Amino acid sequence: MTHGRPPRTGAARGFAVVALALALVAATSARAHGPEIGAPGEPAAVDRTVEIVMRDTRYEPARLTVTAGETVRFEVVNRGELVHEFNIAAPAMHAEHQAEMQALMRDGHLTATGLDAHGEHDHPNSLLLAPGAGGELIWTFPDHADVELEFACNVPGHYEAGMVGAVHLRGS
Ligand SMILES: [Cu+2]
Repeated sequence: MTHGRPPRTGAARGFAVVALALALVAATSARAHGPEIGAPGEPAAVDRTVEIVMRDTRYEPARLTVTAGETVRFEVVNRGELVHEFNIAAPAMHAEHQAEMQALMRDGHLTATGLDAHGEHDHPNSLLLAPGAGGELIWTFPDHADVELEFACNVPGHYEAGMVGAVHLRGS
């Protein structure tokens, strides 16, 4: 009885390896959908300024390349006739935010051209701009490149109309 393993040890070890692999998958997807999309940046830390023009219903430029860890000052202007948003997030977060925006519109706080004083839209990763308005957003991107990010407008119908652009995160 001092040598030879019970027959189930190998299977148990295999199960442990699978469990570890699943834990890693869970950690990776939590990162993609969790807070690791970056964070609001400090003005003193800005590496670069990028101008974004919003039109009905697209962005210029339509995609961005950013170095991991970079702090970017986005100067955003709405040249369209509709209200638009510039929001940096993972795709699943945009989907959630679209539901919030739909509720604002259903309650009458958000219209095609603006947000009223009672409509709450306070998100550090987003600018919501009326026609003709401009704004600034400073964002520090994650220090790794393994997250999928998009900049998008979650005003109802706009994302579906193509108002979304990919953020290509380059390893630093
Ligand atoms: Cu829009």
